[in-house]
Amino acid sequence: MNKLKLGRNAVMAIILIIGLLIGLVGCNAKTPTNTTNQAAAGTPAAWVAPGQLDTHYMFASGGQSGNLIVWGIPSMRILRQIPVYNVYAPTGFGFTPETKKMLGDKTWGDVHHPIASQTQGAYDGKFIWVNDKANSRVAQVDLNRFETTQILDIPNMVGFHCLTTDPESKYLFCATEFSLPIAEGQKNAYAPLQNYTGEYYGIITALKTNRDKVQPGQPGQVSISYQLLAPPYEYDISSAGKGAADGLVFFTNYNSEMATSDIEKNSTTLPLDLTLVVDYNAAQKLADAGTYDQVVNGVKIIDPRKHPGIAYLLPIAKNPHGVDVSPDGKWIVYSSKLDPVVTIISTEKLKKAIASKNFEKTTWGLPVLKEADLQEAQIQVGVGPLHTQFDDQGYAYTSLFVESAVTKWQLGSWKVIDKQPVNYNVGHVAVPGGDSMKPFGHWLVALNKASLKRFLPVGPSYPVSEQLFDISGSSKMTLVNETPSEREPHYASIFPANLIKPISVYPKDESRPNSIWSEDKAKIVRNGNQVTVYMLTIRSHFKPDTIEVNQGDHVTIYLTNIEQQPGMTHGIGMSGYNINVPADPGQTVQVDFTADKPGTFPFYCTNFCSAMHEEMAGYFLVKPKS
Ligand code: K7E
Ligand code: CUA
Ligand code: CA
Repeated sequence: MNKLKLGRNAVMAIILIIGLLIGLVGCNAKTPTNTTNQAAAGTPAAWVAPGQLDTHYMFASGGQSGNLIVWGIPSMRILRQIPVYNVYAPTGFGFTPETKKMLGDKTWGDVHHPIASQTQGAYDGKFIWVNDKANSRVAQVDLNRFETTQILDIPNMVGFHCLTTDPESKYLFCATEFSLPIAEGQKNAYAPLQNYTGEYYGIITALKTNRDKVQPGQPGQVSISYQLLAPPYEYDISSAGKGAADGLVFFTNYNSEMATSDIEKNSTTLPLDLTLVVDYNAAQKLADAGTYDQVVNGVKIIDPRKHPGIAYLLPIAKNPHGVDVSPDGKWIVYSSKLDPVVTIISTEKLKKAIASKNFEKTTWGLPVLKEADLQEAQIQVGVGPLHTQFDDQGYAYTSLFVESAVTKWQLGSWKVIDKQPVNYNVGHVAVPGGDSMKPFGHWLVALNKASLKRFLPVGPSYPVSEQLFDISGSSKMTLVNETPSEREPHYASIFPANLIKPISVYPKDESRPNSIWSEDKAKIVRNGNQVTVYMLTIRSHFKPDTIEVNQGDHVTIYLTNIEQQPGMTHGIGMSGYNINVPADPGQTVQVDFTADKPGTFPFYCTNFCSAMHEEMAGYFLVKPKS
């Protein structure tokens, strides 16, 4: 969406003209303010009394914070930040050896799309996968522990935007937003831009989740299955098919023009962009049979031009952004950023056209489908449509970035039912289960890129905002709550609360490597210059609480919190060595460092655990070399 924001004025100009011609643009498009006719925020429908629990969890993209943010719905109370791509002191993420290794040398990520794991097309509450647009990574978040358990770097891609999964979550699919040359041993290979059409590629990556091999809390096992070459367009959003569309995955792109400069202008010259449809079963079959065309940076790459039956191009109106598949898979909904429409493609017609090889022509060696044959409807939803979600009553909800509104429309009749303003510049909308075969409906959250005059000012930029609508009625959507959030929000997955079953303590497990569960087992073991400390903690002390080493020793501390009372977290914090690792009840955590600085380093419990919390401290002493 960054491109769209940068070019907002130009885009606005084009769109206002289109909008005025068709009479769609009301005053909302030009000057949304806090004087819109929205209901007062925090209405009784959203009231969750102190001590009462929310009915839903929302896991929202934390944008450039690199976090996944967990909210209670409808209260909009933030329950937890789950760090994914950034150091986060409150949970010790980036301070332990495993999490340091996961983060590598990167200090940020750009989280766009949390994708909920599904079984038989329904959210199963086990995992969330999220992309990092900035550094081409995908991460697995374990919903049993609310923690990141894997970060996987994807070769041959720089900047990937979309992420989607099939109804059994066996696979994840993503595509480069920025096409580029690929070369062995390189991440950012060089080729002159004049050679763009010949030497640059779009890359589609298919990942296997291997989720059946993962026990809760164990590292994720996501692996790369294969990559597909694609025309050097700029791939935006993807959605895997389900139901009638099972086995297909859809990718939009906004730059079939293949502009490499002045993209804001040059990517808008075609009335239709060539989106991609991939038959992933056909591609997977090739990969499984060991058929591929090259291996680059350890990844098998298939060139679909050499293997008919894998990839097709589907022309869609202007610079499409979101593509969303209806719960039954019968309809594929494309949102055209620069046309005030969503285009509905019939899966039945699409499958027929593919089977009968009813193609218009070939572009970049791939067959191009005839859009007019496949189109079921085109709905005038409003200006700047981006994303669509579905509920359990046969309605769809499309966000309108430019118009700052959400349009509700009906599947089948293709009638617009309602439109409500949001504040301001909505990106995604999220409905519980709204991208699955089993939507739960009731709530819709508009994830807005800004908020004008809705909150106390906080400097020259506005807070972004999340606005909650009650969509349980059959016609009107009602704004019931809102909250500022972390810049910048993209997608979110919302679950009925009973689908999420996190542990409340790590069960006592004496067989766990390096854990100790009684004070007589606490010890400091020296092996050459490796000092290993087996430490436990319980209200209100560490054992041992004095550690003395020699300058230059390598120190490993295994700290086990032997508490079994939920919520009773202790943590070890030590300045001078940048150590900050909490241990939840029953958890064993590891701290690893070289004691290269001599001196006296008090350490302390970082969580206010009892009246004797401050007494919960110790000394780490490093004897100088000389
Ligand atoms: Cu923000 Cu899904 Cu990256 Cu649209 S994308 S808003
Ligand atoms: Cu343990 Cu404070
Ligand atoms: Ca275009």
